[in-house]
Amino acid sequence: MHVSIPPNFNKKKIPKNRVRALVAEVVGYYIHRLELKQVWKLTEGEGVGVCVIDTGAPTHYDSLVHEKYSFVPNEGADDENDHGSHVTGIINAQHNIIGIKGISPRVYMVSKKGLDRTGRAIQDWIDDALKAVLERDDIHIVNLSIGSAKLSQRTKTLFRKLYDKGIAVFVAAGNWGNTLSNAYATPYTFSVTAIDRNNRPASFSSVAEENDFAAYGVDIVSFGAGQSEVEMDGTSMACPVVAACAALVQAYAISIGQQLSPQDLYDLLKRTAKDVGAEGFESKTGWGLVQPLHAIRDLQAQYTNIPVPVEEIPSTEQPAKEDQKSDEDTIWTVLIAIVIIATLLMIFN
Ligand SMILES: [Ca+2]
Ligand SMILES: [Ca+2]
Repeated sequence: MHVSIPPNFNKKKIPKNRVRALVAEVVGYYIHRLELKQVWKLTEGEGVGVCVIDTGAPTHYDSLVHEKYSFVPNEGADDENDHGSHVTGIINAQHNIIGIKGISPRVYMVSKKGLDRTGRAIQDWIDDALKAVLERDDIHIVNLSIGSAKLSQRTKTLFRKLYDKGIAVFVAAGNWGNTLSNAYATPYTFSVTAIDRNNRPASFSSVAEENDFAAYGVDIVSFGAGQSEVEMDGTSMACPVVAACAALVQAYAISIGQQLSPQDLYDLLKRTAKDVGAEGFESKTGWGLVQPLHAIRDLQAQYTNIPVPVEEIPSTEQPAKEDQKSDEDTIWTVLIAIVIIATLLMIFN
């Protein structure tokens, strides 16, 4: 049985502007839309293990991968495709002044290569990676931005075992629109669909009754292979957005002694999702857009004495004045630092 990264994903451009990457981080619009700056005051994902099973680990200077392993014969653990780097960077690109800004930068990142450099796999490689996750106690979240028209009973059983063990598996819904759904969307995995920056369902996102959640999957900038950055569209990108948001919610839950089972995590994300597309649950976008801040506020209301109001996410994108300002501040800080260093060098020479 053959598996691949969901086909038809759109790789748009590779910004070559190194100067921008050196003096300011790319902050994706979804960082603002998901209110992540408020979430990061509470957690950046520490204490949660995330495993990405994809085309391999990024080697980008802004990435942090704690462990990497290849299940693909005759290929090392590093990514040569772009896809695995992109997915991993969305989750935990580091918070600094370079590269991009990840959603959950402090998770423990485990990269397992299960797809080869062309983005294809045989099911055994994916199953081996899933079995390796099953043997561990420190992985809470698995990201599978991969797809197949069929799924073996053996893989379904592995999903059931992971779920029973407390490991939440997020899968991309697929990029086949109305024509085909991803067999990886099962009762024991959480299937993620894509919306654009204005919360409109992406036309390419696969329609299926098994779909659970939606997240931003259009115009997403992250790492490519090596030291490049790439902009991509696809449910492959929406999937790590949700997986990383789930990691933040789980990290907060663990920090207050309330680790969530996959079912509890699902119920919480569902209860606090923002309805998008047609009213209520629908097979195009599931229960809607995940809202990690709302999920964390829900936990606070249940388990702590911290009453905090929550602002609505606007239905269309607002200009992020505050963040443009902070980017400008960063540039000025770097420029001032360069001037000071140059002056000191002149003095001491
Ligand atoms: Ca960064
Ligand atoms: Ca809806």
